[in-house]
Amino acid sequence: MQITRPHAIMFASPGMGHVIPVIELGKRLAGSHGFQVTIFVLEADAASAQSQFLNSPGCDATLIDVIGLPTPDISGLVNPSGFIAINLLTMMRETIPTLRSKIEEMQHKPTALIVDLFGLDALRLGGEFNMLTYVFIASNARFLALTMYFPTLEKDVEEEHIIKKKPLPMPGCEPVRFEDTLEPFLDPTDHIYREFVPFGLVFPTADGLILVVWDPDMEPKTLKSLQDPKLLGGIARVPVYPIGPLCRPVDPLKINHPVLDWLNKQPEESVLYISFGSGGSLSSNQITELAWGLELSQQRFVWVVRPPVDGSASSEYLSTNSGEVHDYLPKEFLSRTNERGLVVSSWAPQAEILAHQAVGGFFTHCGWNSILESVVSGVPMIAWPLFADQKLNATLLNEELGIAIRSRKLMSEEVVSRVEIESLVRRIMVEEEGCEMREKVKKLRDTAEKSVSCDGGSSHESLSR
Ligand code: BUP
Repeated sequence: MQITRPHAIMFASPGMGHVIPVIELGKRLAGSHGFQVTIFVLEADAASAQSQFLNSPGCDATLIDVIGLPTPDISGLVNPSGFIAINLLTMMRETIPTLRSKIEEMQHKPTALIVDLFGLDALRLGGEFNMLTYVFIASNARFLALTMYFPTLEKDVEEEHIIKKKPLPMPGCEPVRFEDTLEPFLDPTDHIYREFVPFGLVFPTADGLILVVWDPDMEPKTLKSLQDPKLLGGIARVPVYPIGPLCRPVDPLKINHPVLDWLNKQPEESVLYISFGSGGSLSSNQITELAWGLELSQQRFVWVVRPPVDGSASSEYLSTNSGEVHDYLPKEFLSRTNERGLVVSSWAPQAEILAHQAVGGFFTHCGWNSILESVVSGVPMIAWPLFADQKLNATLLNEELGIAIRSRKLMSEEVVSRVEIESLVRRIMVEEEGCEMREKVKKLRDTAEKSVSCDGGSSHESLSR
């Protein structure tokens, strides 16, 4: 009798923050658990970071099949300059008929369907093709707890939380301040609110939820509450599988890149890496203050600079219109910091940079993948959340894990001054507080390594289940 491997298909939203962890999960299912894995991704143009990543040796997708699906035209359905999450949801929804035909054509019928957060509508294919269904939430337990509990709070939100600004209580979990909640929950009149609130009701219709944290060292209290019938588990009974971290294995000494060449010449743990993600830009005033704060701190840095959101140049800017990075940095900043700093305006090999021994701090927008890359490299953070789930992630780092500092000003969307930035940088890079956080994050890194070990690690066991 021929024994066939179980076949899992995965449906990934476009964008690096989604594709990278889906590929890593697929590699783990294929490599350590003997699955045949087919990953469907929406095609991006050849020059995009996603296409370049999928074709790079670092992606190493030899064990899995990655199939590109045409990206549907959604221009008549959504406002292209609106919420990116609405665009992603719509693209994924419009792709379901194509996904259905691909499954019909498959010789080896899939036994499991794993969809990511924006592909929830595809869960219905599970019933049509007799597949088990899982939602892959490339995030943490706090995100899941809040999303599951929010529909029960919804009627009180306007009165209790928006007006009175009380923290949102969640059974068995730390309460979350309303201003730190998920961005889609902030405005009940917005389209994104109506799309996102039902997520918490859809999750329990799957056979399981996969999270990128590890038990018991990351979020034990929230994970327990999600499974306890007297706490959040009483709202919906659905198995939760913590399988994190999911990070690409990297070796900073094995790739050629000008940033890594520069880092090779810097002392151990002396460099602050600054990046706000591919979707994160600051205002021009904030870029100016950040540049001055870095200069005043006198610390070494690598800064991935994106053009400002407003694009307006203050009097401190150079007046060239070449679109070069120095157009939006203070005059002579580059020459004054030449000895200590490196500014990058393109895609940077972030995971390798964070894993480099010269890096001692990370100024981050708090995307979940970025956070995990920092944790597995033992690097403490300055949390600078901008949108989506980033503020919630920052609360976890700052208040529960104690591995990041955060400016309270960011909560009010005020410009953070150069003096405060100088202080944040010095706190993480030179002061005792930064040393203590570095110790903590290194301990967490060690638990992360153990959890994914094939020799009884909790995340390995969880994925086996
Ligand atoms: Br930017 C950037 N190099 O220059 P998150 C990002 N990345 O390797 P979110 C690079 O993209 P978004 C760069 O290492 C991480 O794996 C980074 O995922 C990599 O951010 C991924 O951190 C970004 O979860 O996406 O918010 O999902 O960066 O698009 O805002």
